[in-house]
Amino acid sequence: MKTEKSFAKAYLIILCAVMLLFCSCSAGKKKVSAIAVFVPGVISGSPVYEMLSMGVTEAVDNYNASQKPEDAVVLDIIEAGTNQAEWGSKITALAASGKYDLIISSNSSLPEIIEPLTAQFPKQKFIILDAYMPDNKSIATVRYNQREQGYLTGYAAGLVTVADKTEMVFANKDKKIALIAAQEYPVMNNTILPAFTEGAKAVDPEIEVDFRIVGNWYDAGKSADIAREVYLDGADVILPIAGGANQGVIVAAKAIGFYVAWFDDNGYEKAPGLVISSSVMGQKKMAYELTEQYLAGKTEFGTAKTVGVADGYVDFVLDDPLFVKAVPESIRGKIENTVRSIKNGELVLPVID
Ligand code: RBF
Repeated sequence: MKTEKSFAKAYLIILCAVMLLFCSCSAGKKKVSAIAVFVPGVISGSPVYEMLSMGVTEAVDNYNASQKPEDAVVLDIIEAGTNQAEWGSKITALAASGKYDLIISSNSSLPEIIEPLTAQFPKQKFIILDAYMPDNKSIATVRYNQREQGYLTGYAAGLVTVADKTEMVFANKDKKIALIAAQEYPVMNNTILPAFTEGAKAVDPEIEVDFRIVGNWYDAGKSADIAREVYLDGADVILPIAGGANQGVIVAAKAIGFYVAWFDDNGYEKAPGLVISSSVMGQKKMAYELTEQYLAGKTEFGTAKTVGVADGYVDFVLDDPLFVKAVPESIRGKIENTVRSIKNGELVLPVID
């Protein structure tokens, strides 16, 4: 009788242990069936969204290549369009559909929109790049150090605007550069514009920055008009951060002859000889890595990270032959030294919230 009881007890204990083991294994790596990329805008012409969709697509394709067909992850890329008033209802509909294990996106304004959804749809997970929100267990965010990115852009633009005509043929006498942004937003006003100015003033404190707004992320006609205006006001280097409207600044630069500083991805071939800088973010690499980590069940939700030059996610493209041809060694060398001093910690430029 006693042995029977202890047998039953032992059996129960083993059963529980096996169940526990099984549960903890499957909790570590839950089966993923579908991922949505939510694009707050349109992909075409927007470097940040082009890199996001490419990175996620490559990671999912790579994962699916090693899966049985029935275990393949479905990837849907959804463009929410340029009407920002619709983004909230569109991402709510995605979460409410329950179709996607993960919604992945990129935009500093999204965490605020998503935060209330995480209480309403607690199973829905979000990874948001180029954004910062700590302490929400449903959201993982990573942003780039855009003080470093803006500083390097301003430093290069500053060196070009003070250059002699013999070195940079379109440089004029005015110490003036410009930033044409699609709209004002906290990261623009508090980080990118101040850092662009800081970098330029590190070259020469007399350099002025003309800051203009297009009013949307698509009107290339309007951005071209603004570029002509700031050029006539004396700016000889213009940084566009306006998505599809960046193209207007490129067209104007080719037509009237001024320099362009490029942001986010490598832009030298947009106007060879006129694009004098490309301060890039490793958004494609980051999108790839975060998707890969998620598929491996390793995402740290509830975290907010900042990555920069020293981590390899913010950089200045120095080795493109078009850059080497457009900008003389006297200027390139100074930019290279500044990138190096950020990388090795001599020049410290933290993001100030
Ligand atoms: N960048 C783009 O390239 N295309 C866009 O359509 C776009 N829309 C944005 C909308 C909002 C509300 C905010 C805050 C930013 C947007 N950005 C867009 C800018 C992008 O997130 C990033 O700040 C810049 O590309 C500089 O790295």
